[in-house]
Amino acid sequence: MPNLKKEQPKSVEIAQPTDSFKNARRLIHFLSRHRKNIPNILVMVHDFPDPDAIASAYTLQYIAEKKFGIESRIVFGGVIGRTENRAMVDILKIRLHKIRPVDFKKYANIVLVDTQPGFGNNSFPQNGKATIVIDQHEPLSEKVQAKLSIIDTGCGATCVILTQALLLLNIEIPKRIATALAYGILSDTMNLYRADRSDVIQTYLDILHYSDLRALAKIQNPERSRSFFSTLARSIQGAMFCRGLIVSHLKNVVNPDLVSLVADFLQAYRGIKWVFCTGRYKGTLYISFRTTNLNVDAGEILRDIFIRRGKAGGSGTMAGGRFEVGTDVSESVWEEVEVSFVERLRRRIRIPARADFYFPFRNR
Ligand SMILES: [Mn+2]
Repeated sequence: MPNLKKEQPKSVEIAQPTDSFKNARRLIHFLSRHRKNIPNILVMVHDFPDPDAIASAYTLQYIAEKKFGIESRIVFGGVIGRTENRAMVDILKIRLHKIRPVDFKKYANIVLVDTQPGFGNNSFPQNGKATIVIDQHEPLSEKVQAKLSIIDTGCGATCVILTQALLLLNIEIPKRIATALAYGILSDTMNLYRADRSDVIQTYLDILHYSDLRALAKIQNPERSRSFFSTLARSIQGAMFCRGLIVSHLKNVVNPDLVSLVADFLQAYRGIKWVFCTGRYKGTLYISFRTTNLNVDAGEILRDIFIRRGKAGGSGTMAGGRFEVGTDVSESVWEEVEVSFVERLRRRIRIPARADFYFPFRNR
């Protein structure tokens, strides 16, 4: 008899965590133990919240209220940029609020999701004290300042932890919550491409079962505004190419998320190795950097070309940063900043100064 076991095709190695629901259990345990002293929570996401952050906050809000009787308010500091994200919030009726100073008085307990105290991408007060931090990003220091900190850098998306908590609780799973979670997982893992743990994929499949597939498709293919198309046209017309590097300066943008969207879009250009996009928004230059080179760390490279290193972050093939230029500066100052970033990047990735940029998408 042939040995069937041997003949089975070797599949991609997928890590199996020892107890994948451990973090979800820690969260549930904490909430049930402290519910008496926690009347309400302020759930804070990043200033330009992405689907993972929104889904995490939305689910935490549901769990806290439904299971533990804890009322909450979801807040953020910036704008909801991407059309998909706005569609998500509209279609699933998620209530997100701009943060107000009074919130810090009204809510003694702050929960950060998909971000951490000290990260540059949120409006958490500098010497504030967080009650809970739930995140997937590498912490700045070993000890995250919070009564409960749940950091899992291998979970693919922060909302995987919240999905697992929801699945554990045996409470009703509303379609709108499940849909938000399915979309949050998909968008943070590049359609599961970056989900390299079996429990992450299983968690996605479990929650997909409860979600509204039509709503999910609608969120993924939203109607887009004129400004979206004109920004896209501008980014393609202005894109400069040189030895595998594509650079596009969008100048003024209606929201900073357009910068990363364009960077993702240009990355599909055949033969590309590096993408560098910038956009100006309220006195700050927003930067998105991508690479197709799996052997380098995009965050490391972007941090190297920043003067103040703390303003840039990322890992793997994607990175982003922001650089304050000022609200009342001339066009030439903006251009100088943009040019100097590209020059430093060229040196860093060793593209010789004599190699010239050209405009690959302009009619010749
Ligand atoms: Mn995330």
